[in-house]
Amino acid sequence: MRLTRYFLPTMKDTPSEAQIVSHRLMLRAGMVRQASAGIYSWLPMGYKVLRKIEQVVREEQDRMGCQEVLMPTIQSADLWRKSGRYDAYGPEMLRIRDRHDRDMLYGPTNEEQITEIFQAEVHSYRALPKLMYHIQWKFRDEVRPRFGVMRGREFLMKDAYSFDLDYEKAAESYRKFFVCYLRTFARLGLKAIPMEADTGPIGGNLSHEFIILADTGESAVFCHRDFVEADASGLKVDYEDPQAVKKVVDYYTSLYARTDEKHDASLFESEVPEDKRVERRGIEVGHIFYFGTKYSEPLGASIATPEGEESFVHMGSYGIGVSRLVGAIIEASHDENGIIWPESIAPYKVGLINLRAGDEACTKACDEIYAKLNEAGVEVLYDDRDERPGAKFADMDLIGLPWQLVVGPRGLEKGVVELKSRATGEKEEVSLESALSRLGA
Ligand code: 5CA
Repeated sequence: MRLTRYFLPTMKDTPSEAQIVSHRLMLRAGMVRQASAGIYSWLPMGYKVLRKIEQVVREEQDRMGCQEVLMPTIQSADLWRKSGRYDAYGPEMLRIRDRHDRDMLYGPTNEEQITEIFQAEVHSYRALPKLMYHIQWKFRDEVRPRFGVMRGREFLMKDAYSFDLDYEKAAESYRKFFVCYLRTFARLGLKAIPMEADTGPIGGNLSHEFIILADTGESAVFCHRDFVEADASGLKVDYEDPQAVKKVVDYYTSLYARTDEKHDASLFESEVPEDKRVERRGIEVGHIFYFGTKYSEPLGASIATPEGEESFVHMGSYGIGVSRLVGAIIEASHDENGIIWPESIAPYKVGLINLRAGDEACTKACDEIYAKLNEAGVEVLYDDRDERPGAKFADMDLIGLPWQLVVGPRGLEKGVVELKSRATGEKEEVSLESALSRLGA
């Protein structure tokens, strides 16, 4: 993509409405614009990142055997009356009436809907387990939407649901999601700490939040150092082997981890040796729940057991805040100059900077590099604007692409270009050929 054609409205100044760094950077880097309180439009750069995160989440769900569906955003109030949550959800739920005076709502989550789909079709334990997810916009009328996409009213969530015969089987499904989450967040370049959590309005009695570490995070995290040092990026587990999955979960749940509201200093001190105690800051990006028959009973989702009896299915639900992750990743990965995207979700891999757009040799070299990178399928954003070098460097650092390839008249005379890593700031003068091959072209 050429910057002269791209819609990338960057800003030099810090927008006054943004209180946290990710919100400031997302506005400054032209990723989103607010439509109304807690509701955002995603501009090309922001939407590209959102879709990449979504794709990593999707691939990891597929890998564990969870099947993608797509349920609607608008749901019927009657469905929620059956579970008792239509009244219980309170003012956070956006309620709508259609032209026939029927009560509808914009879904804040989908337990009722998926349970209804399941109960109409599945009647035997032989069909179990069933694992399904969708990636869909949600609406929660938060009292105080803030921090940009991190606490929006409209937000994109991956929500998955499991259906099993009994508690033992449901726990096996729960553990698969637990491991899947470790892998997902590691692929996104994040350190995620699973910690025991309250279940809130979702209900149930087994729940973990996944908190990613970021110095600017909302909550304090007290945990065993091994959490921080564990690297889940190479985690390979056979999801079909419940014992192997359980081993990973047992290891992570054996270590102490709490957020500030639940921090018990005495426990921390007795369970974690002094030299292993660490205090960090973090952001909740995922939440998993087991809630037994809380929805299957009122919605009549029962199946025939191997003994020929009728039994309500045991369920769990598993959320990841996909749009929140965009902000959370920036909180975890930025510096004073801007965003530093992990390669797995960077909007473009390379930013190509033409230092002198008016110079024939520079422009010719840049056009060639641009064509070669595109041909090789390497995603490149080409700054072909007629701007000062300083402004180009500042914008490139702000938008945080992993690699910058700088082409200037003096280098070209020597046959070299400059390759800069955004993460380390390291610059190298290399030949054109070697720059291209290093970038995968
Ligand atoms: N039904 C369950 C799991 S599928 C559920 O709704 N869980 S949740 O309430 O914990 O939300 C799941 C994830 O969505 C959270 O971990 C968080 O990352 C994200 N999320 C929740 N509320 C918001 C919000 N207002 N803005 C952005 N992301 C949010």
